[in-house]
Amino acid sequence: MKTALELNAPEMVTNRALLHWLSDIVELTKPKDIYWCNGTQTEWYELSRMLIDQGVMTPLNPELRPDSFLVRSDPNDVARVEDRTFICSVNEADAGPTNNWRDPDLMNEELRTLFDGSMRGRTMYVVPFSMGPLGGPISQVGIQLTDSPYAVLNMRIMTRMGFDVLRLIDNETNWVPAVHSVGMPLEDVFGNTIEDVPWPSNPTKYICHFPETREIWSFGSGYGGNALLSKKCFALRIGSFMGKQEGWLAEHMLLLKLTNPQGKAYHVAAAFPSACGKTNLAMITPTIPGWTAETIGDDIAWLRPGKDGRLYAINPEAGFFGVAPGTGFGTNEVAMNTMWGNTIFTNVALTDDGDVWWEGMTDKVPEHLIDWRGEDWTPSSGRPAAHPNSRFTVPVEQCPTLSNDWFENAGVPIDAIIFGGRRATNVPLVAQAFDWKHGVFMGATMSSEQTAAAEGTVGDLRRDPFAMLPFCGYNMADYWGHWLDIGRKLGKNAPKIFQVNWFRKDDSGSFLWPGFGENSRVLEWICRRIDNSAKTYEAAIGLVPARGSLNLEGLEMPRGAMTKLFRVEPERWLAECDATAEYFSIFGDRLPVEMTKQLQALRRRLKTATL
Ligand code: GTP
Ligand code: SPV
Ligand code: MN
Repeated sequence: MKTALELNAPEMVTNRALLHWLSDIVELTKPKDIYWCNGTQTEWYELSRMLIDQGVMTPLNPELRPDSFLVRSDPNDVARVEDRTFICSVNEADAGPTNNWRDPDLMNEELRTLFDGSMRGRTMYVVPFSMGPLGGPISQVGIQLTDSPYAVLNMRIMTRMGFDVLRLIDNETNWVPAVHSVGMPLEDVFGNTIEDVPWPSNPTKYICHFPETREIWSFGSGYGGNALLSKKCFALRIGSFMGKQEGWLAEHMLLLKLTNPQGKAYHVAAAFPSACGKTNLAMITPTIPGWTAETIGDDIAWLRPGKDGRLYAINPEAGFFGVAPGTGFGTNEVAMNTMWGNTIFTNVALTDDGDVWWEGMTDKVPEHLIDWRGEDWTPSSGRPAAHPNSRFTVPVEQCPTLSNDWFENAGVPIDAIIFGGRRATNVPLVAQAFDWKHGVFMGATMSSEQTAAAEGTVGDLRRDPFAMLPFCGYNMADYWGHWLDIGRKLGKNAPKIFQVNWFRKDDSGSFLWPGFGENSRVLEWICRRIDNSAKTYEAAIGLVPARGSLNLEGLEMPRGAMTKLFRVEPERWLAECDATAEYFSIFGDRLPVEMTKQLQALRRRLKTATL
């Protein structure tokens, strides 16, 4: 074992398991040196200067976008790789049919072969980070080892990172170890130099999770959720498993505070699949007068029953890793104002004056750009200038609508939980679940059209229960069971549950609902439902707004659009039920009986509706 001195460890590191682990990984990956990230601004400048000098990052025009950078990834490393994401639980059934399972011992062997010498010639960065406020009751800490300084800069934005986290770790502290290598050493086994490239990666990718030992290993990719291991790997996959063991929830949810004209505040959490509108809803500018919206989180929420019996939530992250395309002054002005500077842009286009651009940012399309691949681009090029999954990384604290509640150690009490997806058909604009169990059924039966956030065919309709399909670290049916348990525990204090769909289309393929700021009308109705003051109509699939109950004042909608937005066609829904039954069958006897009951009840209501 290497000594603390050989590992270059700062004096506050006393956790023996940490030094042991680091020593092991150093011996395995054989980096040229080890650098411990202290999280300071000086360090940020040094690392960014280095990446600029190496030609990895392009500094943007400081007058237009101070301290901001553009990075272009390898065109083969642009999104999460779900088919290379593994849950390595001891028993296959504990990963469940929706996850790729691998035997932990075999995977360990495979990983040790892959990581052997994988950091040769590179610096290993030790990145201590906290998810949630340092030392907070819902917070957790982790340490990522990585050979990607780009990942370090992103982690500095996305988490509370640095030596303050190391000071929290004594021999009693639980912390999550995460190892990341882009899988491109700069030296071969004989010591010959291999030339570096701006975006090192490896065609072979592995994103591995060992829930029982709470370990993460990621190989071959430098992009987003593949490389920023705090995010999907820790905060969702490992987090969800920890939550199951310890009685809390780790969810793919935004957190939003709404205040009505009378000054009453509501907190809502909403789960939408990747690239289905979480960041946009988290930063909504309400169009209805008198309402304000404040941002708490845009991607991940950790929720825990509190002492008073209510459900409390924090955003464990410190940054936004948002989808660039479609984000503009017309759709999400708050996001545009958040990224005024100190922002890393990945795979967007570069303008001639040294700023960034992407599809949907402005109505006026620039005459000339350098596209995300680094090639000249004009409007007649016939291809997008920015990659559909291009992203901005920006500190949460720059968000002009950031709520003070983001700083709240113990989180905020949740009044409503919303599930949503991208559905061109069938799913109405909004519906309330009859009760918690029905809400869990709504979450469990979500489907959504696939987006560019993961490798795969965009537009394919797929099941995405609770927007957690790619992120649940254990058997999905057990996860539904866990949600049912939490509901039982919360009892009458449980938040109300809703389903929304901003993406229903008419026959010509246009969105029926204007979306974005106008979604505040739906949020207002939800808040009035929390107060039991909005009238409902009982549809087979849930409680929908009674005529006149949704505030449409000042909104011009084409004739018949509202009817189409709320149409529930029993035949089509009965067909969905058949598909759901088939889907449920893959979970065998792990499926909670309650889910079968809910499906039967829905079928009964639909059949009554057809009579
Ligand atoms: P991840 O970061 O991948 O988890 O995505 P997200 O859920 O935060 O999605 P985001 O808010 O970034 O939105 C993704 C895309 O959906 C963007 O192109 C948005 O412009 C678009 N979008 C968001 N809200 C709406 C809406 O209300 N209506 C329509 N039509 N599009 C929307
Ligand atoms: C998502 O895909 O849901 C994201 C982006 O938020 S990533 O961090 O790449 O997972
Ligand atoms: Mn996400």
